[in-house]
Amino acid sequence: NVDKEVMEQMEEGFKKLAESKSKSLLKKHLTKEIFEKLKAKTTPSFNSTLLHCISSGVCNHDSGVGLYAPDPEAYKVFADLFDPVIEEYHKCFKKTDKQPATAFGKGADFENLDPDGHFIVSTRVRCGRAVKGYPFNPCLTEADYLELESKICGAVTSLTGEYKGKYMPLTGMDKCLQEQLIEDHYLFKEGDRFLASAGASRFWPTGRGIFLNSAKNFLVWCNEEDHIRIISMEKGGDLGKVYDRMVGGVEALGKQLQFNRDERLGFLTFCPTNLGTSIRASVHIKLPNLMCDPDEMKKLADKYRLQIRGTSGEHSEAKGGVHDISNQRRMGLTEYEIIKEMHDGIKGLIEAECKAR
Ligand code: ADP
Ligand code: CIR
Repeated sequence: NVDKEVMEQMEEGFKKLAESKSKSLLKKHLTKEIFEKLKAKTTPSFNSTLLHCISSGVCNHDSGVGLYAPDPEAYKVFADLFDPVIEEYHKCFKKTDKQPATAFGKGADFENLDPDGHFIVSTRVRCGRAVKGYPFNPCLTEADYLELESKICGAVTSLTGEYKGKYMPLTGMDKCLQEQLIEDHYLFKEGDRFLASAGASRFWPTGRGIFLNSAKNFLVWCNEEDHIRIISMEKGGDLGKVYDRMVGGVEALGKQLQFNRDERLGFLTFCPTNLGTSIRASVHIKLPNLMCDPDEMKKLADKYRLQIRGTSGEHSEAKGGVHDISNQRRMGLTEYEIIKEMHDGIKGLIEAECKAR
């Protein structure tokens, strides 16, 4: 049952969003009809409401998407809203479509995207995982955060070989070290308003932390947006090598933790943009000629199904002409095919940059 106060907040938020100029996928797909159909529903295990799902987009009209799943069941209970958003974000993943089985393939198939080092500063590949048996951020208790952290910390600190490293909890972390790790692109930022209003910052910094291997090219984020983010990154454009390192880490962790994967949606994540493979493969890249015309650049990126972000990640500015360009969709293709889509797109952009000289 949805209580009166929540219902009033929901009605108010919906009205304001509907009247706004927001370009979010939430605004586009939360029609009056869908709102009325879903507003009294709750998820069976956690009692999550439609308000949990839409609060980020309702508070932040500048959201690109604006929708989050408070718990795994929300994708089914509120499917009338999630499905069209998923379909549009992931470029036509229809409600009758099914995420293919995991297939990582071999990174060695991909050549270095920038062997002479003219364009690419660094390459990063990440994926997200949810641990079976737990909801997402808005429904986690303080005890859940600590329990999850202890499980994840146990798994990462038992990694061996090139993955061997150290777990650093955010609680008690030296401020200078935290800022340096953020600036160096290792650690997630603090105070993201999109996440905060989605209910993802409760009990912060409890249960949050980062694992870093000794070579500083393999990382695991604990309890930020997702329970787990597994990341491989290094300078230069050797996508295959970076990808293979991430895959090795995911497989090693999968032997110790049970990941939550849905038959249709693939790996379950808090944000619907990360479902499916949950992979975002990005380069920090300089394309000065193409970037002279941002509208043309955006069109070209769309053609290759690539997304452009700023240098410090989503919702940030591009510093020194360096942009973060990655695959936009994460669903409907295997892991290998997602990497190939990004690889081919970046290759296309570099060719276009050379022609524009
Ligand atoms: P994600 O959704 O992958 O977590 P964000 O956009 O929040 O991504 O970025 C997380 C961090 O990763 C930021 O500090 C960002 O600058 C960094 N990052 C992303 N791609 C690269 C890259 N290719 N090289 C170096 N750092 C990167
Ligand atoms: C937004 O809607 O802008 C944030 N909630 C982030 C959405 C995820 N970003 C993306 O495009 N992959």
